[in-house]
Amino acid sequence: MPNNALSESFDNGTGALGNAWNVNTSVSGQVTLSGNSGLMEWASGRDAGHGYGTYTVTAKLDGNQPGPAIVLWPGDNQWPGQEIDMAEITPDGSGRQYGNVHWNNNGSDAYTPRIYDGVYGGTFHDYQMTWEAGRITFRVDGVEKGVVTDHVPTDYDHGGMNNTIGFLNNNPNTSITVSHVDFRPSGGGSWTPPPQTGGSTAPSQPSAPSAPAQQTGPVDWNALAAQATANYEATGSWSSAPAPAQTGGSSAAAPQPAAPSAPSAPAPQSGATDWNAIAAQMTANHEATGNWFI
Ligand SMILES: [Ca+2]
Repeated sequence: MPNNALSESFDNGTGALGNAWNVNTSVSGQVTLSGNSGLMEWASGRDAGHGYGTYTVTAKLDGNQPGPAIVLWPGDNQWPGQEIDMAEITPDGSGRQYGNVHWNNNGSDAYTPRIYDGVYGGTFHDYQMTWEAGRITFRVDGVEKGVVTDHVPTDYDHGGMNNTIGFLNNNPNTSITVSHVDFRPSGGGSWTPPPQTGGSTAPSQPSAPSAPAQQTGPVDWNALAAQATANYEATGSWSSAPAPAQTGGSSAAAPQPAAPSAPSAPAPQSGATDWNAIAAQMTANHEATGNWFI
């Protein structure tokens, strides 16, 4: 599909984000993910989702533990891969948030985090990520919070792969509420911040029609579970994440957030994957190493 603009206000359930699991849509104009839950566009292939451009998500993360995440998932649904996280919570208990760029390093997950100094949960923020050739810029409430120039993926229109927009929560002590999602492809004009809604209904952006949700893709959550399981069977360990890459000038003070997203997606109809066991393993991993990964 082309690199379509998207504006989703969640006035009608999960809207353009078709792959939903355990999402609370009881309040018009927003969605809330708590416990184990996921919501994303269908990752049906390398051209799924979106490419170069500016992504803006108005969301409130609650809690001070890893759990909630704004995740741009690889369009081909293969992980490790070119996952770009627009907001997550650090594992050090500080409640700080960060953005993260993942890539496949010879079959292992690798990533470059950027801490969002001064950004905390409990209130709505405008999280923004601009993806362009060789450069990813993270902003929160219009303020630049970090730039990544190493291992920046190439989008589908330029010979690479797109990413799908998604949200996850995998912790009973955290949640994420999203009130607006906006994507403007590169060259589509300047971006204007959406009004701060605090969760109330925001007026729709005057943009191109939303891309229709695709129903033809693989079952994403099951694929994630299968990958985690395969990794475990191959290595005898749930922990395949290497030490965080320190390339690109990561702050020495940065914590070492692990690959937080892959294991968190529950399988709505999987009979083979025991998500509770995976969650327990993640918790054990965290207690043993201080890192959340699988
Ligand atoms: Ca809304």
